[in-house]
Amino acid sequence: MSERKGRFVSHPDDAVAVVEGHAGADYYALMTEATRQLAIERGLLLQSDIDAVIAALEAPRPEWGAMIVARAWRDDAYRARLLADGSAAAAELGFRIKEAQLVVVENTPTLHNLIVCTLCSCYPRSLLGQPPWWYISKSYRARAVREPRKVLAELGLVIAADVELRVHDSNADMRYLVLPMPPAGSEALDEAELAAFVTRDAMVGAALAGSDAKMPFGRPVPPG
Ligand SMILES: [Co+2]
Repeated sequence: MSERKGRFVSHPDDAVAVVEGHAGADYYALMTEATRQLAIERGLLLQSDIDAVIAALEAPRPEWGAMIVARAWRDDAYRARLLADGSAAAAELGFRIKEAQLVVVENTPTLHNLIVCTLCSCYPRSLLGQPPWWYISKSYRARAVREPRKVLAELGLVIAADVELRVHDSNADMRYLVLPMPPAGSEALDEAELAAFVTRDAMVGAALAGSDAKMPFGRPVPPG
């Protein structure tokens, strides 16, 4: 059993809100392993079934989302379809969004979108893979809605006061993808070249295209 304060973007006033509770995690890890061993022992499933599921979970990666964004930057008709129905537009490029409806929100010179899941860690995993560690921290989940400009500034992204900042709270029915603005001077680039600018963090709204969120602290050391 261990409990410690989350270090990521912690704030003096947030002492309670940012506690990262891992109490009981050891118990669930043990139960998971026991259940796995029993299920295999009793012939209910094969280890290869488990391996296949893990492989499917680990296949999606930010580069898939980057292909969608780059297409939208180069093809206005595709961009319109993507904003109208994210899941259908993703399917056009061969990506099946399995967990929920994919909603795509577009950054403009006057609007910046930021994604969070305040309840847990909802994220378009079947497209982008696993979320960044800070995305699932209690600190980010609590503060992204309360003081998004401050959180973004701590991540190295200052949003001008005259730019509207819209925070989207993910849930079981909706997963979000931010369509960032293309980097300046990229007009002559082709889709593959453009995709290289589309980072994971830019598709969450935590960074601009071409950059990653700047972590003020290192990754927290797991309890153990
Ligand atoms: Co969630």
